[in-house]
Amino acid sequence: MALKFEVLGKFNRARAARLTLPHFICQTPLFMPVGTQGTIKGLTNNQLEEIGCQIILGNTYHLALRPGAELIDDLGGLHKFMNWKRALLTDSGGFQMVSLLHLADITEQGVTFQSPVDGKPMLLTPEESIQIQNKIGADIIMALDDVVKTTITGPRIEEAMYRTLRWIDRCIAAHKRPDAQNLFGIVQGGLDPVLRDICVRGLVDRNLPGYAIGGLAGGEDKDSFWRVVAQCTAALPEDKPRYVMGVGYPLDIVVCSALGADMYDCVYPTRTARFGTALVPEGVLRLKNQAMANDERPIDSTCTCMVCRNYTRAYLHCLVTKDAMGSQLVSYHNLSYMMRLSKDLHTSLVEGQFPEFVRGFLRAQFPKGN
Ligand code: PRF
Ligand code: ZN
Repeated sequence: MALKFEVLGKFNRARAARLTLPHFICQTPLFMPVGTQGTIKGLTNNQLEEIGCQIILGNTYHLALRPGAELIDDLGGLHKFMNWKRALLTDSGGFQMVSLLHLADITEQGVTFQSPVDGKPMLLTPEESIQIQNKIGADIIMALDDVVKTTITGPRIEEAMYRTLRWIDRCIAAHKRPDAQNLFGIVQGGLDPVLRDICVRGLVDRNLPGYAIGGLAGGEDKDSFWRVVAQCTAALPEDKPRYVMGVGYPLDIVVCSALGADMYDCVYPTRTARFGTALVPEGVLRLKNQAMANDERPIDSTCTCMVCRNYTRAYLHCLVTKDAMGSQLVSYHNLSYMMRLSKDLHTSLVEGQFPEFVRGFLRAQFPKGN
């Protein structure tokens, strides 16, 4: 095991922890920006450090296609290649192929897909995913899982859950660097509590360094989503990190943290920035709205980020969707917002102020019973 997870503060099921990884000591709850091609769109590494980013996510699938795992390995691993000194996590690739390429097909062997480069059929097996992730060298690597949409029903959900359990053993056997990289298993099973339970138990039996809750944030209703998270966190070990994949919105992060989750990733803050939407304590601010055209205030008067210290809503209104700088500045603010939210969750738990923090957060998002 190449990590240490020390709980520093708790409130009911929520916890704040120190997560020591090979390249960085992180504080949880934490949010990981998604850097598909080995970069977070619109921000430099210095800016990411400046806003307090502790760990970023890369995708095995994208990196394996370009520049290729061999090249990254030859050039000393992804940390060195992209000059990122803090922690990295890579996702296994299957989910990206299935969600991006509708041509992907899953068999017992692995995920088959047509190469977007030359159209040739390709196969990503659990062994290959781990081999590639061993070459990339991230602090945390993810098992290849069989992901199905939570909105489908029937035997396919069960098949995917059992296949995910069979594949975890192939991933464990293929993992050649357990002293340097932490392999996380992923709980699947759709919205079915019986299937989720079988999957959690199966993975916990394998004594992995950490666990992810997968298959969510795919269009299911909030109630089902939170129910699955609550069930999984209750059954996962207290002394290992719990990562909810593909989440999410600030509200989801607060709720999932209250339910005992520790880690999150999502493209939302940067994607929504490119459409001119800024994250604020009240929810979102649409910078494209005409009302912003002569608004001299910063995006968020409570935010101390570089963008809020230097630019008005009027200026950003003028830039968004017209100039790349607009997306960059709003992405910078949105990721700063996510980093502040994570830090506030952590601090409130350590200082015994978690209920007050959550109450304040909810009051700002839902004023006067709205
Ligand atoms: N599995 C993997 N990556 C993911 C997910 C998953 O279930 C999700 C949730 N749908 C986001 N990213 N491997
Ligand atoms: Zn700001």
